[in-house]
Amino acid sequence: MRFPPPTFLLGFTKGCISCIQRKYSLKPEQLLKLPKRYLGQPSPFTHPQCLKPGEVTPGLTQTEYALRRHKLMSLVQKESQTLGCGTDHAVVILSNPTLYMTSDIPFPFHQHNDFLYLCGFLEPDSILLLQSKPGQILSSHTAKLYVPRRDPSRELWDGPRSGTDGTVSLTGVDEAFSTEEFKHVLPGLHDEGVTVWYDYSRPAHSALHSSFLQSLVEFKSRGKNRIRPMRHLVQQLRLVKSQAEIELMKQAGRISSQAFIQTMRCGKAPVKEAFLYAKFDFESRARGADILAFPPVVAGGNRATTLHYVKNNQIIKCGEMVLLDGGCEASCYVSDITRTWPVNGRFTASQEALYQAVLDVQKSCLSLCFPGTSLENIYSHMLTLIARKLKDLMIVPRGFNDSQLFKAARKYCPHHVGHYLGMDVHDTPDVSRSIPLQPGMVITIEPGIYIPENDTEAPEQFRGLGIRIEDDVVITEQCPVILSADCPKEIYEIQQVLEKRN
Ligand SMILES: [Mn+2]
Repeated sequence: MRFPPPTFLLGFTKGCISCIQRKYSLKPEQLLKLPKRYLGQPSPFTHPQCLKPGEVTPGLTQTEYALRRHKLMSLVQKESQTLGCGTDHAVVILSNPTLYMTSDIPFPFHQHNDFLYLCGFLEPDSILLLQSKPGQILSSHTAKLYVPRRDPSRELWDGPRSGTDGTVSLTGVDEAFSTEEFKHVLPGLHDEGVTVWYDYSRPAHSALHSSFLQSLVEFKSRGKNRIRPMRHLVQQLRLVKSQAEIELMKQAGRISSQAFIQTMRCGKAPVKEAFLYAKFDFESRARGADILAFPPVVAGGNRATTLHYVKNNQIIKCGEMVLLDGGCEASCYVSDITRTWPVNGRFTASQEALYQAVLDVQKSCLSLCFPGTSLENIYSHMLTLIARKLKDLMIVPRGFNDSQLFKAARKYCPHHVGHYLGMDVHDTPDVSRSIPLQPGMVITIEPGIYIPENDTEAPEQFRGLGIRIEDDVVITEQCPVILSADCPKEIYEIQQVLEKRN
């Protein structure tokens, strides 16, 4: 049976023969009936408050996931033509395993994001297999999931599993089997004519790798048609967000921004860093976040000059500033925001001068966030501006030449201007920062100036100050969209928020 492409996909079908001629895998009007029971993850039946019919994870439909797989197979075809490795392809992607904190106490499970991106399945110990259909048009393929089998004795402890029937109806893949059954496809994958795409250098699941894939990797390495890595292809797709993804990122940005406001309001000096950490975590999760996206930096005073300070175990004194770099994960997408504010609500003259300098640099960098430029270009711009500010504030001698200024800018801001953002905080890390930005990419812009208290070269009034301001930005054809716009950063806004505190 043939399904016409849904009208909302027409944008994608333009110029792509395989999209127009697709015969299966995109079945929006053919939703299978969900089992009327709990699955291994929320379903539209058990969690109608989070998921609409047809959605696999909140905001993302079976069609969107199928389209991602389809695009991946198109990239596989394209790369295989360059490499000259035939038309028969199998893509293997492993889920994460459950990690244990101690003995048999598990950490909250987090899915591997490449696996999650391609199927939305949230159980551990699973495998996604995409196989091209030989002799068919370009990227025709089947999608199969190998998932933990239903097991009452394990489900008593860990909760319900989706099972094969629940997996197919929830995710919309073509077929599902139990994980053990993956062994039956292995002989076919050994075939010299089949190109296997699998990230063997850093397997996500070492037990699944050694039971099923290690021998395949070794076998293939002896033949002509070696196993091909595919992480870079998935990252290429993840780099540019769809409208549905951008909506989810807006939500993560909104939640984190509100959590920042509440955290700024709650602390009267002296206040424990741990207290602000707990408040930020609470306000994020109370507003719908699933988890914090990374251990936040909550650094009072001089500790803000330690870039990855995550101990968060000191007391912030009256008159000090606090730097909070935090963000939540909501419905699989994250935010990453930094704000620095005087914990008592009043900037001293030197705090204000340095803060305003960083803010000016940050806003100038934001004004460059248009298609065509690159993170690398914005970074150079940031260094030039920081150098100028260091000179203006007389943090470096007036007589410094350009190369001395450049060195000083690197010393006082040792990190990059930003990174890509998405399902991971440092999203698509293998993608170069030199490539031109294009609509749908999401980046952070986060200049900072850090002057350690023991830096005797800097004027005394600035020593012990570390300031960073970080926003999340969607690149569009028009104006960049600031996902963290609700989070105050102007001096008067911060003062207003802190005046209204409990
Ligand atoms: Mn960041």
